[in-house]
Amino acid sequence: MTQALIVIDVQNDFCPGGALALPEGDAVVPRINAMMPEFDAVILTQDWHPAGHSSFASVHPGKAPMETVEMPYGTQVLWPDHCVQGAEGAAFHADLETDRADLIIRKGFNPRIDSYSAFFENDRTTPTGLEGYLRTRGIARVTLAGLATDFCVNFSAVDAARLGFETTVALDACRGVDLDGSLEAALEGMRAAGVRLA
Ligand code: VGL
Ligand code: ZN
Repeated sequence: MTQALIVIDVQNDFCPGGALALPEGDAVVPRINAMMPEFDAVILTQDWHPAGHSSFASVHPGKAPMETVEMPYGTQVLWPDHCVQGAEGAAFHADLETDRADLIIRKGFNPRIDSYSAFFENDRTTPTGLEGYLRTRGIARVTLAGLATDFCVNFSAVDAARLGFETTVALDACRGVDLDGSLEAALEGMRAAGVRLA
């Protein structure tokens, strides 16, 4: 069975020193590099927002990062400005072995909709194209790793399982935000969706 490693958002802004730094975010890099040779395909995702993206607290008067707003597609957490297209914060961590990637898929480029999942924007219906790529390459089994466990890894894994891919999350190669218990809720949600947590 053809297996892919999907590496979620291992970018400078999610690592220590970045705009939306996760504790030990950079600790995933050597683990992910070591996993790459075990897979038939390696796919990287990149959070890729235009300046002034609607998920940035800075564009919502009176709102602070980590507060929420109601968007047409549901509740949206507001973040510090991060992963702005072309900025150093949006670049992959320098030690990530990006040369091994068959595909780099960018998401979050629509100014009005955030995209946590590698498969669909946060309206849960607009596709990124990743599903078609995997299917046309005959990939039936996916393993996910990267940042952040409770947001982009979680949404991507639940969508992968929902689409019928045999889905594993390599938890020791992920790090989370853990906003108000979001990490525990994400683990529960992934288990319920049939995602294997390894
Ligand atoms: C992410 C918050 C905002 C992630 C991306 O990669 O998990 N989290 N944008
Ligand atoms: Zn983002």
